[in-house]
Order: sequence, then structure tokens, then C-alpha cells
Amino acid sequence: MDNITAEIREWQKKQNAIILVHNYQPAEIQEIGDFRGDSLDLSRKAAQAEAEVIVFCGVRFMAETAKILSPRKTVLLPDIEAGCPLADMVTAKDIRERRKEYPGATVVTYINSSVEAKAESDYICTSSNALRLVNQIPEETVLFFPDQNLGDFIREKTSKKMVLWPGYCPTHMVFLPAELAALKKKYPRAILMVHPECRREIRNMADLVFSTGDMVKWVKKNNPGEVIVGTEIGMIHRLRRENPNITYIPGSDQASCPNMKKITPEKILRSLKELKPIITVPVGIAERAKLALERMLKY
Ligand code: CIZ
Repeated sequence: MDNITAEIREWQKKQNAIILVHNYQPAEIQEIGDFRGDSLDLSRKAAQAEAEVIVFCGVRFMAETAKILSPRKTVLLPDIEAGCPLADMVTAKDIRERRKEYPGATVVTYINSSVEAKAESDYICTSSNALRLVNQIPEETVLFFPDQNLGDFIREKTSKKMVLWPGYCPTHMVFLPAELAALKKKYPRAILMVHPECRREIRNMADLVFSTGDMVKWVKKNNPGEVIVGTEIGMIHRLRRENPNITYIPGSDQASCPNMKKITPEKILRSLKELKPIITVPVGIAERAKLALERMLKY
């Protein structure tokens, strides 16, 4: 164990803290964490954790979700500037206005969204449970926010009428058909696995379209020789950590989320020592967002 990790462990004990790490975090942060996972796994962990303090190594909407589900715990985000451009692409007002245009429709909002947007929603989903959740909704029309590509992926597989919002994740827009075609040619036996936040033309080239959590499960179960990974680059460490004998090929060297990379061991240590930056969510908004999040946790 290096010096900074040892110091982090010492402060974790002093503060009764748990460290939750998203699958897209850099390798060194994944190694410091107590738990790694996608936002659905980590939301569940946050809700069940006995620790008094949660250090969330991810981006702001994830730490806010942990705070809403565990309001009595102290939730820390080691870099308060770690945001999500996709989450900023829809506001609460946008959702209210669209609802007026489609009376009787249900609002499903991706977890990559602000607390205010969540509070305006009937359900929150993640990429792991979005299709399952949409399929069981009684209403025929679903207003889906903010990721148009995940929404389009669901639309291809459901009989519901999906009304999409034009948001997107910049990191998942960097995959190029020509680059992936060249990789497929170079590694003809490799499985091309991409995230549903990728554009349809990229998803159409893929063998499998999975959330990060489902990528981990599929690789563990099927043990393919080679995988081309079409999601944020941190995912390769998560996959390799659990299945080291497989060859992982990045679908693009550009697929690095600058916000995910803001978390460093030094910032985690400072957070633990100072118990900040602390995540707060206004009580009334948190209660409304919690209803939509608790519906998500059932799927
Ligand atoms: O749900 C998450 O954690 C995200 C942002 C992606 C995924 O598929 O895990």
C-alpha cells in the first residue's frame, strides 16, 4: 500500500467513512475504493451503508443521489467541480413545459440529471434498468430526458411511444464508425461492446449494447478472448481488475470524461480530513426526487 492510500485508510477509520467509486474513475481511484460500480449499484450501496460519511468518487449528480437516498449521512464529493454536461442539458422548467404538451404521459429521467429535474420526474432510471422500467409503465407515452441516445435505444426495443429530449453525453459521441470498423478488422474475433449512450450508427455496429454494470457481468460469465470497449476509458480498468486474462481494446483513445478524471487521491485525503466539499440538497426538492429514485430502485 502506498503512503497516501495508507493515510486515506487511517482517516477513513477516524471518520467512519466508506469510499464509493464509479466504474469510469481512473485506475488508482478504483483501487482506493471500498466499492466500485455503476450508479445503480452505488445508489444501493449508499442507501444501505452503515458508515456515517460517504466519499463519492464520481460526478456531482451521483453524489447528490447518494445524499437524497441517505439524507442523514455526510456525503462528500472530493472535487465539487466534477459535473456532468449531459445532466446540465435539461432543466426542471423544460420538463414542466414538455409535460403540458403531452398530458397523461409519464416522465422518465435518466439518473444523469440535476436534482431539480429528478424532482419533476415520475421515475428515474439508469442504463441498467431503463428498458425494464419503461416496459412496465402503464401509460403509453413516455417523455424521456435528457439522453437522446439511451432514449432511442429503448425506443428500438419497446412498444411505448418515446418522446426524446436532444441531450447527449459528449464522451460517448467520440466513437467513429470508421475507427471501430478498422478495429473490428484488426481484431476479427473481438466482441464489440458499446454503451447505449452511443449514437445509433455505433450501436448498430456492436455485438452487444450494455450498461457498465452489465458489461462487467457479461464478460465474467462469457469469458471472451478479446473485447473492444465502446464506453468511457476508465471502464477498461474495471473490466481488467475482475477478468485479467482478457484482452481489452479501447474503442477510442478520446473517450475520457474530463469530469470523472478530476478526482485524485490527494483530493480524497483532503475531503476526509476536512469533511468537505459537502453535498447538500434543498429538503423539499430532495423529498420529491427521492420518490422518483425509490421507484428506480425497484427495477
Ligand atoms: O449508470 C451509470 O453509472 C452510468 C453513467 C453509466 C453506466 O452504464 O453505468
